[in-house]
Amino acid sequence: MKEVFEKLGISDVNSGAYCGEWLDTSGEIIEVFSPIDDSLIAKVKSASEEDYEIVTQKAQEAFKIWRMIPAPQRGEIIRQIGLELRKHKDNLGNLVTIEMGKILTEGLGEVQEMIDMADFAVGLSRQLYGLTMMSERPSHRMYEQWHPLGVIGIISAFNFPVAVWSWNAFIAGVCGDTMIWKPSSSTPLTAIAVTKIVHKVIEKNDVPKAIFNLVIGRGSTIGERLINDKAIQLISATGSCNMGKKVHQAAAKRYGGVILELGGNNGIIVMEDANLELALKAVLFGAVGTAGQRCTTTRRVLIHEKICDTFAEKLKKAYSSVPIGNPLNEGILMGPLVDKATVKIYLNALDIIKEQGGEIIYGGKVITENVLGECYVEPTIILVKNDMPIVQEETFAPILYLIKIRDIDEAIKFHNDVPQGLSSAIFTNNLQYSEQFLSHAGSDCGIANVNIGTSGAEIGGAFGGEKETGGGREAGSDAWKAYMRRQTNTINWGKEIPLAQGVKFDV
Ligand code: UN1
Repeated sequence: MKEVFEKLGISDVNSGAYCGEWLDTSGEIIEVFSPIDDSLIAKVKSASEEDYEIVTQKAQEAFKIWRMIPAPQRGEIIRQIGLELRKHKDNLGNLVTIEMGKILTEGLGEVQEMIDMADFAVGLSRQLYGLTMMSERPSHRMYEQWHPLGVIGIISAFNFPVAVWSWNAFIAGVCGDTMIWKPSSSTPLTAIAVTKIVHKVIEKNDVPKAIFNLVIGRGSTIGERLINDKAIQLISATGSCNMGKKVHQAAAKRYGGVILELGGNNGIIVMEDANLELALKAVLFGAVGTAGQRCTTTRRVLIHEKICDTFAEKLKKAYSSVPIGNPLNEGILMGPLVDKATVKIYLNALDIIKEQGGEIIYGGKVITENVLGECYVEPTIILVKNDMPIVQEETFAPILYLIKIRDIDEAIKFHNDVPQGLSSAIFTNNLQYSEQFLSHAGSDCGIANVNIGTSGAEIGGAFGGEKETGGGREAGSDAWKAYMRRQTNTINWGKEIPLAQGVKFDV
């Protein structure tokens, strides 16, 4: 661990604010613990309100220069960041695992996701296209162009402490925005390490220093300041539905933009004809991977009543062979939850489930033997009825609900019968089932898959969901448009000035 920290420039006590340089911050001290063994691994001196003001001012100044640098040159900076990330992939992946607890292959995968995002953004930097429209007036040209937006705020969650930042930062970067990142206060070290990597690139180039800025602090202090700040044109926030609602309300009060990527309650429908081996693998990774702490985690399996018992048996067997333990060790597939508070949330949810009549068929306990700390729990499978209120909620832990369905209509009805709308999937070889699931009357989620699970999306698609998931889209496709402002331009190169819609106004 020492070597990883040294290579990434993490000290015992770290500054929690960066704006081209690290500030001598004066906010409260945040202690960072590893969920692997509950040990204190470092401290961060968080950003005070004054530190925040300095960062914002620098970001605003930098924006004035950055926006005028041609987009492909901005892309070149992101290209260099992508190269630096490749060099640090191993150490950064390890740090993600140490700080957050996901298994090492997922920690490394997360850094790979950043690298992929960098490559995507570099290409995008030459493709920020606007349309040309046919004007109804003679000798007129009409088109639209995209301008940089300003300073944007990026609020990221503990579960993807670095990749989700890159979805936003690399796109916003090529779009000409400068930004302020507020990471989760559970995972500030990975944010500091990433910012140090970025700093190396910025230092080597003739660009403003305060493009990729950082403020670390509690949501209730720095977070509040950020979401209420008129200087911030757009807030992109990842986290719980409750947090998102606060961000949305604060931004609305000041006419600020938002991209919200909030909770999921993701379901997989398994029809009677499905390839059960495929479905099993997808459910296992979706429900147990990242210890159930992805926003795309599979939380509900809507299973055809004819195959429910067979599938439940297979699933129990698969769950019992999942190696749980130190996520840094090879072969381990499930590490700890992020902290002790989350263990309480897990236990509390199980009490409620039992009260409501759910039947735990696997797991349900905190693991105390052969583990290094107190954050390890058993992945849990529960038979529930769709009308139990707990089914409506996202519990950020490895708890999976099995719900019986009679046919495709009931499957889709139950599937859509939750407030969240992020990711969804169906397992079937029946064309009619899969097309119905993908139709206007099918899944109401932002992501809908066939014979692929709910989690582990590629960066090329736009990522996000509907309903209480917040409606935002990040990462690939044309998600970049949210990070720019659109301008419609009409140019008259003729000798008359005709009005549109045939209106006459001559004196
Ligand atoms: C999240 O949990 O906030 O699709 C993001 C996935 C990952 C991203 C998850 N690529 O599971």
